[in-house]
Amino acid sequence: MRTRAAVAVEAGKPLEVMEVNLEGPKPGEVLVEIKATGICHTDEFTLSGADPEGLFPAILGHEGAGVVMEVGEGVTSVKPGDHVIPLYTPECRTCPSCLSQKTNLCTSIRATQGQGVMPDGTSRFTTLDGDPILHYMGCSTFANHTVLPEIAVAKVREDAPFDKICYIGCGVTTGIGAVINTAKVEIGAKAVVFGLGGIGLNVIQGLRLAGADMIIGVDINPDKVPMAEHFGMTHYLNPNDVDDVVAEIVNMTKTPFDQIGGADYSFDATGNVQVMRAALECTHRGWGVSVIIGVAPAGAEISTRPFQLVTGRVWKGTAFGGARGRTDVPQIVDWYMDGKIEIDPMITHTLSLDNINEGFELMHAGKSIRSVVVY
Ligand code: NAD
Ligand code: AHE
Ligand code: ZN
Repeated sequence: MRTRAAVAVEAGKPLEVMEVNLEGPKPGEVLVEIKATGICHTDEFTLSGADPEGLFPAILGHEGAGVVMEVGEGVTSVKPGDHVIPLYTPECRTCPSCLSQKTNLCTSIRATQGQGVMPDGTSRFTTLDGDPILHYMGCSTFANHTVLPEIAVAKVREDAPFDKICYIGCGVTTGIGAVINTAKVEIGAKAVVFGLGGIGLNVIQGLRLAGADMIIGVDINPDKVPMAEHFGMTHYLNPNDVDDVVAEIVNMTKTPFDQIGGADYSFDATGNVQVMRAALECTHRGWGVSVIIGVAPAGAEISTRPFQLVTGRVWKGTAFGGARGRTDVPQIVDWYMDGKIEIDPMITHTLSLDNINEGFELMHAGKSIRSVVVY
Protein backbone atom coordinates (compact mmCIF):
# COMPACT_ATOMS: atom_id res chain seq x y z
CA MET A 1 0.00 0.00 0.00
CA ARG A 2 0.95 3.66 -0.13
CA THR A 3 1.01 5.86 2.95
CA ARG A 4 2.27 9.29 3.95
CA ALA A 5 5.27 9.69 6.17
CA ALA A 6 7.76 12.23 7.45
CA VAL A 7 11.12 10.81 6.39
CA ALA A 8 14.42 11.62 8.11
CA VAL A 9 16.47 11.70 4.95
CA GLU A 10 19.72 12.87 6.53
CA ALA A 11 21.00 13.80 10.00
CA GLY A 12 20.50 17.44 10.89
CA LYS A 13 17.99 18.12 8.09
CA PRO A 14 14.23 18.76 8.52
CA LEU A 15 11.95 15.78 7.93
CA GLU A 16 10.54 15.44 4.41
CA VAL A 17 6.84 14.59 4.15
CA MET A 18 6.22 12.23 1.24
CA GLU A 19 4.28 9.24 -0.04
CA VAL A 20 6.03 5.94 0.65
CA ASN A 21 5.32 2.29 -0.06
CA LEU A 22 4.52 0.00 2.84
CA GLU A 23 4.54 -3.77 2.46
CA GLY A 24 1.87 -5.71 4.37
CA PRO A 25 2.52 -7.62 7.59
CA LYS A 26 4.56 -10.83 7.42
CA PRO A 27 4.01 -13.72 9.89
CA GLY A 28 3.95 -12.44 13.45
CA GLU A 29 3.48 -8.82 12.35
CA VAL A 30 0.62 -6.32 12.36
CA LEU A 31 -0.26 -3.37 10.15
CA VAL A 32 -1.38 -0.37 12.19
CA GLU A 33 -3.00 2.86 11.08
CA ILE A 34 -1.36 5.49 13.27
CA LYS A 35 -3.91 8.06 14.41
CA ALA A 36 -1.62 10.30 16.49
CA THR A 37 2.02 10.52 17.53
CA GLY A 38 3.94 12.62 20.02
CA ILE A 39 7.34 14.10 19.25
CA CYS A 40 9.78 13.05 21.97
CA HIS A 41 13.20 14.58 22.57
CA THR A 42 14.68 11.21 21.56
CA ASP A 43 13.35 11.71 18.02
CA GLU A 44 15.18 15.05 17.96
CA PHE A 45 18.32 13.39 19.39
CA THR A 46 18.37 10.85 16.56
CA LEU A 47 17.49 13.37 13.87
CA SER A 48 20.30 15.65 15.08
CA GLY A 49 22.90 12.95 14.40
CA ALA A 50 23.86 12.55 18.09
CA ASP A 51 22.52 8.98 18.32
CA PRO A 52 25.24 6.36 17.81
CA GLU A 53 22.50 4.06 16.53
CA GLY A 54 21.00 6.67 14.21
CA LEU A 55 20.48 5.42 10.65
CA PHE A 56 19.17 7.27 7.60
CA PRO A 57 16.93 7.43 5.67
CA ALA A 58 14.44 6.37 8.32
CA ILE A 59 10.93 7.05 9.53
CA LEU A 60 11.28 8.26 13.10
CA GLY A 61 8.58 8.47 15.80
CA HIS A 62 7.97 6.08 18.69
CA GLU A 63 5.13 7.67 20.71
CA GLY A 64 1.99 6.68 18.81
CA ALA A 65 -1.48 5.22 19.02
CA GLY A 66 -3.64 3.70 16.32
CA VAL A 67 -5.83 0.92 15.02
CA VAL A 68 -4.85 -2.54 13.78
CA MET A 69 -5.79 -2.87 10.10
CA GLU A 70 -4.40 -6.29 9.21
CA VAL A 71 -2.55 -9.08 10.98
CA GLY A 72 0.04 -11.50 9.58
CA GLU A 73 -0.05 -15.26 9.84
CA GLY A 74 0.05 -16.62 13.37
CA VAL A 75 -0.94 -13.40 15.13
CA THR A 76 -3.36 -14.20 17.94
CA SER A 77 -3.22 -11.42 20.53
CA VAL A 78 -4.70 -8.62 18.37
CA LYS A 79 -7.15 -8.43 15.48
CA PRO A 80 -8.22 -5.79 12.94
CA GLY A 81 -10.07 -2.96 14.64
CA ASP A 82 -8.19 -3.25 17.95
CA HIS A 83 -6.77 -0.02 19.34
CA VAL A 84 -3.06 -0.27 20.11
CA ILE A 85 -0.04 1.64 21.32
CA PRO A 86 3.26 0.71 19.60
CA LEU A 87 6.01 -0.42 21.98
CA TYR A 88 9.65 0.44 21.40
CA THR A 89 10.32 -1.87 24.32
CA PRO A 90 8.39 -4.99 23.30
CA GLU A 91 7.26 -7.72 25.67
CA CYS A 92 7.60 -11.20 24.18
CA ARG A 93 7.16 -12.97 27.54
CA THR A 94 9.43 -15.81 26.38
CA CYS A 95 13.00 -14.43 26.15
CA PRO A 96 15.47 -14.74 29.06
CA SER A 97 14.97 -11.07 29.93
CA CYS A 98 11.16 -11.26 30.06
CA LEU A 99 11.28 -14.54 31.97
CA SER A 100 13.81 -13.17 34.48
CA GLN A 101 11.15 -10.81 35.87
CA LYS A 102 14.15 -8.55 36.66
CA THR A 103 13.89 -6.20 33.69
CA ASN A 104 11.50 -4.80 31.12
CA LEU A 105 14.23 -4.87 28.47
CA CYS A 106 12.89 -7.67 26.27
CA THR A 107 15.77 -8.84 24.09
CA SER A 108 13.94 -10.91 21.50
CA ILE A 109 14.09 -8.34 18.67
CA ARG A 110 16.46 -5.66 20.01
CA ALA A 111 19.25 -6.40 17.50
CA THR A 112 17.13 -5.97 14.35
CA GLN A 113 15.29 -3.02 15.91
CA GLY A 114 18.64 -1.21 16.31
CA GLN A 115 19.42 -1.91 12.65
CA GLY A 116 16.17 -0.29 11.51
CA VAL A 117 14.63 -3.49 10.19
CA MET A 118 11.93 -5.97 11.11
CA PRO A 119 12.89 -9.26 12.85
CA ASP A 120 13.37 -10.98 9.45
CA GLY A 121 16.10 -8.43 8.61
CA THR A 122 14.15 -6.43 6.01
CA SER A 123 12.30 -3.12 5.98
CA ARG A 124 8.62 -2.82 5.07
CA PHE A 125 9.07 0.79 3.87
CA THR A 126 10.45 1.89 0.50
CA THR A 127 10.40 5.12 -1.48
CA LEU A 128 8.12 5.26 -4.51
CA ASP A 129 11.32 4.47 -6.49
CA GLY A 130 11.78 1.28 -4.50
CA ASP A 131 14.72 2.39 -2.31
CA PRO A 132 14.56 1.07 1.27
CA ILE A 133 13.65 3.40 4.13
CA LEU A 134 14.52 2.15 7.61
CA HIS A 135 12.24 1.67 10.62
CA TYR A 136 13.07 3.44 13.90
CA MET A 137 12.92 1.98 17.41
CA GLY A 138 10.70 -0.69 15.89
CA CYS A 139 7.84 1.82 15.67
CA SER A 140 8.10 4.53 12.94
CA THR A 141 5.03 6.42 14.10
CA PHE A 142 5.81 9.41 11.86
CA ALA A 143 4.04 7.40 9.15
CA ASN A 144 0.26 7.23 8.81
CA HIS A 145 0.58 3.43 8.59
CA THR A 146 3.33 1.21 9.95
CA VAL A 147 4.12 -2.46 10.47
CA LEU A 148 5.18 -3.77 13.88
CA PRO A 149 5.86 -7.15 15.42
CA GLU A 150 2.85 -8.47 17.37
CA ILE A 151 4.95 -8.42 20.56
CA ALA A 152 5.48 -4.67 20.08
CA VAL A 153 1.89 -3.51 20.41
CA ALA A 154 -0.19 -3.03 23.56
CA LYS A 155 -3.94 -3.48 23.08
CA VAL A 156 -5.81 -0.67 24.81
CA ARG A 157 -9.45 0.27 25.46
CA GLU A 158 -11.37 1.77 22.54
CA ASP A 159 -12.85 4.81 24.29
CA ALA A 160 -9.46 6.41 24.98
CA PRO A 161 -8.56 9.37 22.71
CA PHE A 162 -5.62 8.66 20.40
CA ASP A 163 -4.33 12.24 20.51
CA LYS A 164 -3.74 11.94 24.25
CA ILE A 165 -2.86 8.28 24.88
CA CYS A 166 -0.15 8.33 22.21
CA TYR A 167 1.94 10.06 24.91
CA ILE A 168 1.69 6.88 27.02
CA GLY A 169 3.76 5.24 24.27
CA CYS A 170 6.83 6.98 25.74
CA GLY A 171 6.79 10.12 27.90
CA VAL A 172 4.03 9.37 30.40
CA THR A 173 5.09 5.78 31.02
CA THR A 174 8.80 6.66 31.19
CA GLY A 175 8.34 9.43 33.75
CA ILE A 176 5.81 7.72 36.00
CA GLY A 177 7.53 4.34 35.63
CA ALA A 178 10.91 5.80 36.61
CA VAL A 179 9.39 6.73 39.97
CA ILE A 180 7.26 3.67 40.60
CA ASN A 181 9.14 0.80 38.94
CA THR A 182 12.76 1.96 38.96
CA ALA A 183 13.24 4.17 42.03
CA LYS A 184 10.29 2.70 43.99
CA VAL A 185 9.78 6.01 45.78
CA GLU A 186 8.03 5.82 49.13
CA ILE A 187 5.55 8.14 50.84
CA GLY A 188 7.21 11.20 52.40
CA ALA A 189 10.31 11.13 50.18
CA LYS A 190 12.30 14.20 49.11
CA ALA A 191 13.00 14.14 45.38
CA VAL A 192 14.69 16.28 42.74
CA VAL A 193 13.80 16.31 39.05
CA PHE A 194 16.33 17.79 36.61
CA GLY A 195 14.59 18.86 33.38
CA LEU A 196 10.95 19.94 33.43
CA GLY A 197 10.05 18.84 29.89
CA GLY A 198 7.84 16.09 28.57
CA ILE A 199 9.54 13.44 30.69
CA GLY A 200 10.37 15.45 33.82
CA LEU A 201 6.75 16.56 34.27
CA ASN A 202 5.68 12.93 34.25
CA VAL A 203 8.33 12.14 36.85
CA ILE A 204 6.76 14.91 38.94
CA GLN A 205 3.28 13.48 38.47
CA GLY A 206 4.66 10.04 39.40
CA LEU A 207 6.23 11.50 42.55
CA ARG A 208 2.92 13.03 43.55
CA LEU A 209 1.19 9.67 42.99
CA ALA A 210 3.85 7.98 45.14
CA GLY A 211 3.27 10.50 47.94
CA ALA A 212 6.60 12.37 47.89
CA ASP A 213 6.66 15.34 50.33
CA MET A 214 9.24 17.55 48.65
CA ILE A 215 9.53 17.73 44.85
CA ILE A 216 12.30 20.07 43.72
CA GLY A 217 12.33 20.87 40.00
CA VAL A 218 15.52 22.09 38.30
CA ASP A 219 15.45 23.67 34.85
CA ILE A 220 17.32 26.45 33.06
CA ASN A 221 14.04 27.55 31.46
CA PRO A 222 11.79 29.31 34.02
CA ASP A 223 8.88 29.18 31.56
CA LYS A 224 8.47 25.54 32.58
CA VAL A 225 7.63 26.44 36.19
CA PRO A 226 3.83 26.96 36.06
CA MET A 227 3.21 23.57 34.43
CA ALA A 228 5.62 21.84 36.83
CA GLU A 229 3.77 23.40 39.79
CA HIS A 230 0.48 22.23 38.33
CA PHE A 231 1.81 18.65 38.32
CA GLY A 232 3.17 18.78 41.88
CA MET A 233 6.55 20.55 41.99
CA THR A 234 6.92 22.09 45.45
CA HIS A 235 10.23 23.99 44.96
CA TYR A 236 11.99 25.36 41.87
CA LEU A 237 15.68 25.90 41.29
CA ASN A 238 17.18 27.64 38.26
CA PRO A 239 20.82 26.49 37.95
CA ASN A 240 21.69 29.88 36.46
CA ASP A 241 20.61 31.62 39.69
CA VAL A 242 22.93 29.71 42.05
CA ASP A 243 26.66 29.04 42.30
CA ASP A 244 26.39 25.37 43.13
CA VAL A 245 23.19 23.39 42.45
CA VAL A 246 24.34 20.43 44.54
CA ALA A 247 25.09 22.55 47.63
CA GLU A 248 21.80 24.36 47.19
CA ILE A 249 19.77 21.12 47.09
CA VAL A 250 21.66 19.67 50.04
CA ASN A 251 20.78 22.83 52.02
CA MET A 252 17.14 22.77 50.94
CA THR A 253 16.73 19.19 52.13
CA LYS A 254 18.36 19.64 55.55
CA THR A 255 16.15 19.48 58.66
CA PRO A 256 16.94 20.33 62.28
CA PHE A 257 17.28 16.58 62.90
CA ASP A 258 19.21 15.79 59.69
CA GLN A 259 21.99 18.28 59.12
CA ILE A 260 23.62 16.09 56.44
CA GLY A 261 20.98 16.86 53.84
CA GLY A 262 20.49 15.49 50.35
CA ALA A 263 17.57 14.18 48.34
CA ASP A 264 16.27 10.65 48.81
CA TYR A 265 15.78 10.37 45.05
CA SER A 266 16.84 12.33 41.99
CA PHE A 267 16.03 11.96 38.31
CA ASP A 268 17.88 13.27 35.26
CA ALA A 269 15.48 14.12 32.43
CA THR A 270 17.90 16.34 30.48
CA GLY A 271 20.40 13.97 28.80
CA ASN A 272 23.26 16.26 29.91
CA VAL A 273 26.09 14.32 31.57
CA GLN A 274 27.13 17.22 33.83
CA VAL A 275 23.54 17.39 35.07
CA MET A 276 23.61 13.62 35.66
CA ARG A 277 26.63 14.08 37.93
CA ALA A 278 24.91 16.82 39.91
CA ALA A 279 21.80 14.64 40.16
CA LEU A 280 23.82 11.85 41.76
CA GLU A 281 25.82 14.10 44.06
CA CYS A 282 22.80 15.98 45.44
CA THR A 283 21.35 12.78 46.88
CA HIS A 284 21.67 11.80 50.51
CA ARG A 285 24.80 10.12 51.82
CA GLY A 286 24.04 6.50 52.73
CA TRP A 287 20.88 5.96 50.72
CA GLY A 288 20.33 8.45 47.89
CA VAL A 289 19.19 6.93 44.60
CA SER A 290 19.69 8.79 41.31
CA VAL A 291 17.93 7.59 38.17
CA ILE A 292 19.23 8.51 34.70
CA ILE A 293 16.43 8.87 32.17
CA GLY A 294 18.04 11.32 29.74
CA VAL A 295 19.74 9.99 26.63
CA ALA A 296 23.24 11.40 26.05
CA PRO A 297 25.01 12.04 22.72
CA ALA A 298 27.50 9.62 21.15
CA GLY A 299 30.82 9.83 22.98
CA ALA A 300 29.44 11.43 26.16
CA GLU A 301 30.41 9.76 29.41
CA ILE A 302 29.33 10.15 33.03
CA SER A 303 31.79 10.58 35.86
CA THR A 304 31.86 11.09 39.60
CA ARG A 305 34.20 10.30 42.47
CA PRO A 306 33.80 6.61 43.38
CA PHE A 307 33.55 7.93 46.96
CA GLN A 308 30.01 9.07 46.07
CA LEU A 309 29.03 5.41 45.63
CA VAL A 310 31.24 4.13 48.45
CA THR A 311 29.23 6.40 50.72
CA GLY A 312 25.99 4.76 49.73
CA ARG A 313 24.59 6.68 46.79
CA VAL A 314 23.19 4.49 44.01
CA TRP A 315 23.28 5.36 40.31
CA LYS A 316 20.55 3.70 38.22
CA GLY A 317 19.04 4.08 34.77
CA THR A 318 15.69 3.36 33.27
CA ALA A 319 14.29 2.69 29.79
CA PHE A 320 10.55 3.15 29.21
CA GLY A 321 10.25 3.59 32.98
CA GLY A 322 10.86 -0.08 33.58
CA ALA A 323 7.39 -0.78 32.17
CA ARG A 324 6.42 -4.09 30.58
CA GLY A 325 4.49 -2.64 27.70
CA ARG A 326 1.80 -5.18 26.89
CA THR A 327 1.03 -5.63 30.59
CA ASP A 328 1.46 -2.11 31.99
CA VAL A 329 0.45 0.24 29.14
CA PRO A 330 -3.26 -0.76 29.09
CA GLN A 331 -3.33 -0.11 32.84
CA ILE A 332 -1.79 3.35 32.43
CA VAL A 333 -4.44 4.13 29.81
CA ASP A 334 -7.04 3.14 32.44
CA TRP A 335 -5.36 5.47 35.00
CA TYR A 336 -5.73 8.30 32.50
CA MET A 337 -9.36 7.49 31.68
CA ASP A 338 -10.16 7.18 35.41
CA GLY A 339 -8.60 10.58 36.15
CA LYS A 340 -5.76 9.16 38.27
CA ILE A 341 -3.17 10.81 36.03
CA GLU A 342 -3.39 13.87 33.81
CA ILE A 343 -2.12 14.17 30.26
CA ASP A 344 -4.07 16.90 28.46
CA PRO A 345 -2.27 20.03 29.77
CA MET A 346 1.11 18.66 28.71
CA ILE A 347 0.00 18.40 25.09
CA THR A 348 0.66 22.02 24.30
CA HIS A 349 0.59 21.79 20.50
CA THR A 350 -1.34 19.72 17.95
CA LEU A 351 0.00 19.61 14.40
CA SER A 352 -0.70 18.00 11.05
CA LEU A 353 1.90 15.71 9.49
CA ASP A 354 2.69 18.43 6.95
CA ASN A 355 3.71 20.72 9.83
CA ILE A 356 5.69 18.14 11.82
CA ASN A 357 8.93 20.15 11.60
CA GLU A 358 7.24 22.92 13.60
CA GLY A 359 7.13 20.45 16.50
CA PHE A 360 10.92 20.22 16.43
CA GLU A 361 11.25 24.01 16.20
CA LEU A 362 8.95 24.47 19.22
CA MET A 363 11.04 21.94 21.17
CA HIS A 364 14.29 23.74 20.28
CA ALA A 365 12.78 27.05 21.36
CA GLY A 366 11.63 25.56 24.70
CA LYS A 367 8.07 26.60 23.87
CA SER A 368 6.31 23.22 23.93
CA ILE A 369 5.98 20.35 26.34
CA ARG A 370 4.57 17.84 23.89
CA SER A 371 3.64 18.45 20.28
CA VAL A 372 1.32 15.78 18.93
CA VAL A 373 0.79 15.08 15.24
CA VAL A 374 -2.76 14.03 14.44
CA TYR A 375 -3.21 12.18 11.13
P1 NAD B 1 12.31 18.09 26.63
O1 NAD B 1 13.07 18.82 25.60
O2 NAD B 1 10.83 18.17 26.63
O3 NAD B 1 12.79 18.52 28.10
C1 NAD B 1 14.13 18.69 28.47
C2 NAD B 1 14.15 19.76 29.57
O4 NAD B 1 15.47 19.81 30.10
C3 NAD B 1 13.82 21.15 29.05
O5 NAD B 1 12.80 21.75 29.84
C4 NAD B 1 15.14 21.90 29.17
O6 NAD B 1 14.95 23.29 29.43
C5 NAD B 1 15.78 21.17 30.33
N1 NAD B 1 17.23 21.30 30.38
C6 NAD B 1 18.11 21.26 29.36
N2 NAD B 1 19.38 21.42 29.81
C7 NAD B 1 19.28 21.56 31.15
C8 NAD B 1 20.24 21.77 32.18
N3 NAD B 1 21.54 21.86 31.92
N4 NAD B 1 19.79 21.87 33.47
C9 NAD B 1 18.47 21.79 33.74
N5 NAD B 1 17.52 21.62 32.79
C10 NAD B 1 17.93 21.50 31.52
O7 NAD B 1 12.77 16.56 26.51
P2 NAD B 1 11.98 15.25 27.01
O8 NAD B 1 11.12 14.74 25.92
O9 NAD B 1 11.43 15.53 28.35
O10 NAD B 1 13.21 14.23 27.15
C11 NAD B 1 14.16 14.41 28.18
C12 NAD B 1 15.29 13.40 28.05
O11 NAD B 1 14.80 12.08 28.30
C13 NAD B 1 15.89 13.35 26.64
O12 NAD B 1 17.28 13.12 26.77
C14 NAD B 1 15.22 12.13 26.02
O13 NAD B 1 15.97 11.61 24.97
C15 NAD B 1 15.16 11.22 27.23
N6 NAD B 1 14.19 10.12 27.21
C16 NAD B 1 14.58 8.93 27.74
C17 NAD B 1 13.68 7.89 27.83
C18 NAD B 1 14.08 6.59 28.45
O14 NAD B 1 13.36 5.60 28.30
N7 NAD B 1 15.20 6.52 29.17
C19 NAD B 1 12.38 8.04 27.33
C20 NAD B 1 12.03 9.27 26.79
C21 NAD B 1 12.93 10.31 26.73
N1 AHE C 1 20.33 4.60 20.69
C1 AHE C 1 20.88 5.35 21.81
C2 AHE C 1 20.12 5.10 23.09
C3 AHE C 1 18.70 5.50 23.00
C4 AHE C 1 18.01 5.06 24.25
O1 AHE C 1 18.60 4.94 25.33
N2 AHE C 1 16.74 4.82 24.13
C5 AHE C 1 15.91 4.49 25.27
C6 AHE C 1 14.53 4.93 24.98
S1 AHE C 1 14.45 6.66 24.72
C7 AHE C 1 12.83 6.87 24.37
O2 AHE C 1 12.56 8.15 24.16
C8 AHE C 1 15.82 2.96 25.45
O3 AHE C 1 14.77 2.36 25.53
N3 AHE C 1 16.94 2.36 25.58
C9 AHE C 1 17.03 0.93 25.71
C10 AHE C 1 17.34 0.31 24.39
O4 AHE C 1 17.44 -0.92 24.33
O5 AHE C 1 17.51 1.06 23.41
C11 AHE C 1 22.35 5.05 22.01
O6 AHE C 1 22.96 5.75 22.81
O7 AHE C 1 22.85 4.14 21.34
ZN1 ZN D 1 10.62 8.89 23.75
